[in-house]
Amino acid sequence: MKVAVLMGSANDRTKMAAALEVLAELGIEADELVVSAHRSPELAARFAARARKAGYGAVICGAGMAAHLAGAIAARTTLPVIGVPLSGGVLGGLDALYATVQMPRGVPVATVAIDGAANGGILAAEILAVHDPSLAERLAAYRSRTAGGTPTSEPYSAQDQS
Ligand code: RP5
Repeated sequence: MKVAVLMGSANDRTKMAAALEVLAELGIEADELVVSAHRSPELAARFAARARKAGYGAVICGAGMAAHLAGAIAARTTLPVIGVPLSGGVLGGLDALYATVQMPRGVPVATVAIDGAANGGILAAEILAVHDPSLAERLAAYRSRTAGGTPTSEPYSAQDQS
């Protein structure tokens, strides 16, 4: 299965590149598409309606400001949609965070941190890995490789925790 990485503007490319990099490192096929919920709503609707048949297992949507791309896509597919709120507007990404994460009941968007495109890619891989043991192994190896700075032993002894 492949992953779609959508972004609301070509100007979002730099911030969304990390998602594509992670997916490439994990050996997951990904397609990139610039599509906007308000500038190209018909394209967004067409993409979402066909996404499952097109072979996608998850859709990552990055957008800034009044970021309704993830919600607009999620409204038209039951594939898991991951939202990446992007900074850039005068509100520093809080606008996009609220718009992305505050989906009303019934149409969820799994939202990562502001500018958290890498986590978006990892989360998409984890979703695909549910039914792909080989990808699950690659993810575990990726996690080990990227765990730099994580303590290798418990910070407290068993006694301290009593
Ligand atoms: C959103 O508006 C885009 O996702 C972008 O982050 C923001 C500004 O778009 P541009 O004016 O830079 O194209 O739709």
